[in-house]
Amino acid sequence: MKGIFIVNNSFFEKLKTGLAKTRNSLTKNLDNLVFGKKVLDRELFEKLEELLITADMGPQFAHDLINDVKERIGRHELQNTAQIKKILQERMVGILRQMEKPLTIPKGQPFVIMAIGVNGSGKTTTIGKLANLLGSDGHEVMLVAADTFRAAAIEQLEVWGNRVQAPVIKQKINADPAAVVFDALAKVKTGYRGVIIIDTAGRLHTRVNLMEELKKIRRVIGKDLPGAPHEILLVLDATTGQNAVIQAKIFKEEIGASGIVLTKLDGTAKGGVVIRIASELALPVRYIGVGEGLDDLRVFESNDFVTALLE
Ligand SMILES: Nc1nc2c(ncn2[C@@H]2O[C@H](COP(=O)(O)OP(=O)(O)O)[C@@H](O)[C@H]2O)c(=O)[nH]1
Ligand SMILES: [Mg+2]
Repeated sequence: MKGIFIVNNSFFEKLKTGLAKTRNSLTKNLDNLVFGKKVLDRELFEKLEELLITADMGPQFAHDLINDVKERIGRHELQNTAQIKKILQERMVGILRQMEKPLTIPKGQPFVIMAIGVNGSGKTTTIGKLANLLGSDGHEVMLVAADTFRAAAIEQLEVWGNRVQAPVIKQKINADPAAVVFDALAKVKTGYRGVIIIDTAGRLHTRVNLMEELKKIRRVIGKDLPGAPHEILLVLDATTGQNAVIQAKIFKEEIGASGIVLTKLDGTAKGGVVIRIASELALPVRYIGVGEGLDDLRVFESNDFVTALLE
């Protein structure tokens, strides 16, 4: 038992380190606000709203939270400003708990994951880290270089493949990505029963081209292996704040997505964007990225996340 606690603790510490920027900005502002001010008045509400919007939690969340605070004051449940932090925590957990639906991957049968998202959002890196995570969970993993738009993209995936000792299916630059995917699925026909993670392009000559290419890949997978892809992971860069939300909506509408990975939470003070994504997109957050290292991908857990942000 002791060992488990130690592991969990270091796991949590890493999450906290990763979320340090958001936590520092959020708690510092919040503490300034609630301890500097003793009166629950209009000015306090305005500042609180501003703070939540700055953290990219979105106008809806800010509005609902403030209404909640006002109602509690009306019911004489709130005596001092310090209690606001507790309410914030409860509401964050309330929203994020709904997004906590970890990906469950069965063993002994093929499971296809297609990663999508704009260029630079962290797809290839996430795939490498995910392969490591799944590998340590006893899954067999194969990577597929279906971003054939840039030679560097194929090489980058190969580097990760070497690091995590996963085979990489590839063709030459500018090859038809659907053909690369077809090659990977041929392995299923010859008995492969592990996880197949498909890397895709995030930029082509036009957005229409990109969406058409992704739809084609998706179609080819489904035709070849009915029921697949089992997961379409939308990879979003948290540092882009509300832009990530806009991108997510486009990808969700055009391609469909079954889960989100939010990357670069270590590099931003806008980690609150998870709240916004959760309330506006209704998609589970499967994993979060808190660094560029091999084990900097975490299964998203609402309680840990909120604790790491506020304490
Ligand atoms: N700090 C940090 N950097 C990340 C994270 N995920 C990806 N990156 C970096 O973001 C950059 C773009 O990532 P990449 O995987 O190439 O994005 P892609 O174009 O979507 O495949 C690279 O420099 C990655 O190392 C993360 O969680 N934290
Ligand atoms: Mg890439």
